[in-house]
Amino acid sequence: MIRLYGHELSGNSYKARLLLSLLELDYEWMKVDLLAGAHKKPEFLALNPFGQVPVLVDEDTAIADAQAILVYLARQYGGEEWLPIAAEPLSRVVRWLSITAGEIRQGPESARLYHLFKATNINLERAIQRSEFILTQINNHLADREWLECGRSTIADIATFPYIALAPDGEISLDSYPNILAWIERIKQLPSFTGMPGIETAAAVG
Ligand SMILES: N[C@@H](CCC(=O)N[C@@H](CS)C(=O)NCC(=O)O)C(=O)O
Repeated sequence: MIRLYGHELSGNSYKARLLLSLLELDYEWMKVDLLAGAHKKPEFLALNPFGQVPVLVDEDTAIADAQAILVYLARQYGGEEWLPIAAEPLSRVVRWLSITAGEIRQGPESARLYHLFKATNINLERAIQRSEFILTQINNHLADREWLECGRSTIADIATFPYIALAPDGEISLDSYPNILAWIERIKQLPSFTGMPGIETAAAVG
């Protein structure tokens, strides 16, 4: 039995929900009421002392952190499809997991925290500047490829997708990044794709 502890507006929780859905795995959704401070209560801190969602519990194994959960699910249930084994492609995928915790966290994720959740500890000017930097980089990277790495969808796409697609929540427009807009639509067309508030499921094609 898999349980996912998260919140419906959390892009990090959504990363795990999205891969669970793409892998067509059954799981129980355990809502953690962040607004009521449930993530700082002893029961939750026993699962993740950092007091953050998401946390995935698979039988006796508890894993905190969205990127760690993606690695776990991809390797445990997805064979090589979502996470390659060979050293070079693996390192290319891991680079994007790292970018989510760096440039994307400091950029569009922070701008969203500022505008949607009224976070007071965000330097908005810096978040906008970091967003422009990483969006330009990803747009250029996608100029001659459909997916971030390996010529197919991997957890590099799943980890980076949510806070890029949610950039408009942080008043960061994606209009001048056409390759990113096309990539977002491509991800939405993956079989068993699921959305979240701010990321609507694509209309069926054909
Ligand atoms: N590095 C963690 C960050 C998780 C994170 O920032 N979670 C947010 C929700 S998206 C949270 O729980 N915030 C509450 C807090 O930090 O107190 C991950 O990638 O999962």
